[in-house]
Amino acid sequence: MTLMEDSVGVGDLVLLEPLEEEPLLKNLQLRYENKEIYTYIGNVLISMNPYQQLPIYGPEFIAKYRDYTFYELKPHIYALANVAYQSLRDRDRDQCILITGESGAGKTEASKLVMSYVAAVCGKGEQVNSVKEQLLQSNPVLEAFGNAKTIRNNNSSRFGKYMDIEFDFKGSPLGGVITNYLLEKSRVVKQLEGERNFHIFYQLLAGADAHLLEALKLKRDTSHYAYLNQKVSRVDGMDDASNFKSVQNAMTVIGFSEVEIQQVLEVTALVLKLGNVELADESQANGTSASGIRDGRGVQEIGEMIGLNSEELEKALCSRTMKTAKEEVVTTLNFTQAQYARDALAKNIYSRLFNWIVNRINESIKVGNGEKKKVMGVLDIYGFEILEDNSFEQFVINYCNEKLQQVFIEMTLKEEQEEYKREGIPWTKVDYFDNGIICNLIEHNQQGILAMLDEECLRPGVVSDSTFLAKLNQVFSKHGYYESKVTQNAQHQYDHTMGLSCFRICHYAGKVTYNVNGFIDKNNDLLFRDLSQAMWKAQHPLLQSLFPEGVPTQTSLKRPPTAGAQFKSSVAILMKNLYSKNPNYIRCIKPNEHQQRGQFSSELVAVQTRYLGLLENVRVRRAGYAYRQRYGPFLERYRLLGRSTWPRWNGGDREGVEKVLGELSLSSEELAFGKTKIFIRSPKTLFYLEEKRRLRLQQLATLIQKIYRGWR
Ligand code: AOV
Ligand code: MG
Repeated sequence: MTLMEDSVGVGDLVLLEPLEEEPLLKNLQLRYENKEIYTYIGNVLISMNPYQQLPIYGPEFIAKYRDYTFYELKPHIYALANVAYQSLRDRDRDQCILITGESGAGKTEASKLVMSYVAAVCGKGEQVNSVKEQLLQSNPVLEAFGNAKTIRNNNSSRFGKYMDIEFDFKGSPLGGVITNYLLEKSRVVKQLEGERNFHIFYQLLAGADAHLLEALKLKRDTSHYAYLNQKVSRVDGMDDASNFKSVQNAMTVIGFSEVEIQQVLEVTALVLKLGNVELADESQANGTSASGIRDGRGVQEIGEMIGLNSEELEKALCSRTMKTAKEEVVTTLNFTQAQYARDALAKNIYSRLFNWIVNRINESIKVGNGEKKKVMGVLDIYGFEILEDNSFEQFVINYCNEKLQQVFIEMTLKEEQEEYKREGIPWTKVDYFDNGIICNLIEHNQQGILAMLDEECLRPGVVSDSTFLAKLNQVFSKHGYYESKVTQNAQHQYDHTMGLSCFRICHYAGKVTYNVNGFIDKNNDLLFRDLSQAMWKAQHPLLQSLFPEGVPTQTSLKRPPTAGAQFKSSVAILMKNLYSKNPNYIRCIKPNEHQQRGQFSSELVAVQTRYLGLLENVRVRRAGYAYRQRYGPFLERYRLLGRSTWPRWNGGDREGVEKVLGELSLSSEELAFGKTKIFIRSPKTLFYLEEKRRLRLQQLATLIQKIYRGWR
């Protein structure tokens, strides 16, 4: 079976004629409708979400793909994983798999397919198998705590994940390291209509046996919990109860002790219970505002579970201690502030728990420093998001996607350029949109949105989201990729839909309007000291360890870096890491907005192919030469077309290729002989070769039949 013979449409867009948007879309559609969800652009893999289980995965397919080279079989994610793994193992090049695409496009599924392929082909033995199991089992745990149903995706990643899988010199896995990026913790206390909280809450309630439920003092019904969206408690096709068992099992495989698992679940339950702590407005008639707990039983129960005096918890929730040089002043929080404090505590507990889980997994899978390792990094982040109301979370998510697009632009072009250089072949440049300017708008050290947000957060005096916005409007009034109600100038059409508290960024993937409400707060990410101290005082080892800053003796009041600054620096580290590796791209595309199988919305796909720059990608790939192949495999495929190379050829590969192509009298314009590869300029030439080969194979088959009949 070969790529050309069996694929519907063209399996590699480099072969597309004419190279325009419409035929490109038609080709993707034709393939999608024939359940061919994978298509190449050279070595880049396009993956369309099928929204159904296709019979193209599993051991049989893995076995097939590991034995063939990239272009010999139909395009497949296994082929990409195979190339990456083999080049890591045999050519000692660290690899990274970069998976991009918008929310629901199939990134997380793709990352799991890559991991399972690599796990299946990389080494054997008891020790190795146990490492593989641990690596694979990290997925269900992280998904339970870090994924949630959103409007766009029933299993949406609400955190970014980068996983380095480390191998020894033979290519057997040793272990790995997971890095996580900013969990969308606002979801813990509030979800949009039609969305859910993180899966684990529902899994726990549905899947815990009666004994565990009793021990955690939880009620099975989700309707008891204020933090769980009452309108959607179940997701079609998702079995929370059985997933809970898988998560428990996965944690055990990874190496969590029973006590640790229990403690993790206790902290999870604690978050649910905090949401049920009802606060009361206890403001006095004389105007002093105050708050209190409406019903003491909830706080009592929490106190018992985490080993904390309930009065202490109540005090921490409803008042705030201010330290001055001379004295401590305790002020009561008003109703709104107390609610804010409770929610802030819940969000903090949950996101710290999530970080703790990632660290705990890393402890189990980490590899000793002494060993020399080869590394394959797999990046699966939250996809680009445009919601009706976009906040700090979307801003950060989209910034991360913007950076990845930048990696794609630089690395595909750079790689292409370098290949020509390496092979000694001249080439022409292709125009493309460089989103560096948008990255800069966000991340510039002084004049970037994140820096200005930090400045506003640290500035003494009255700061608010609106002073922040005013500053942005002033600084970026002329910026081509920034818009707001006040900066709208001749370039930007006046837009009545944008609120006064909004700014808009023209991202590479589309315009997104952000509402600044909450930016300062979310960036500050401060927790009242009373709360962290209370958590630290709790006689619960895990909870206590999550709040190290609560130690009362700790005097340093040094401000931790803001959420934005932390994110920016972790993205910078990630970029550096990615640039040091050989990239393999998976560009995921979402075929429709309804999570439906078989539906192909041309408009939706068109938007994605445009911003993913697929046409440019193909153009770059074809600018010089559409097709290139190492001399050896090329000769193997086409030598049956040459008189002197068939049936036997004893010379070198390059000479053989020169002979075959020479005998076919192809124009020299069409060909370039690099140091290790043959380059072919237009796809037509490749079609021609393929057609010739097909006819020749037919001819040979007839010949063989004749001989065979003659024998009988
Ligand atoms: P995402 O990771 O790109 O979104 P997922 O990988 O979670 O998207 O895919 C969404 C859903 O599409 C999955 O839960 C599957 O039901 C289905 N799906 C995706 N790929 C495949 C496949 N190859 N085969 C079968 N079904 C698939 V987000 O994390 O929201 O950015 O934030
Ligand atoms: Mg995902």
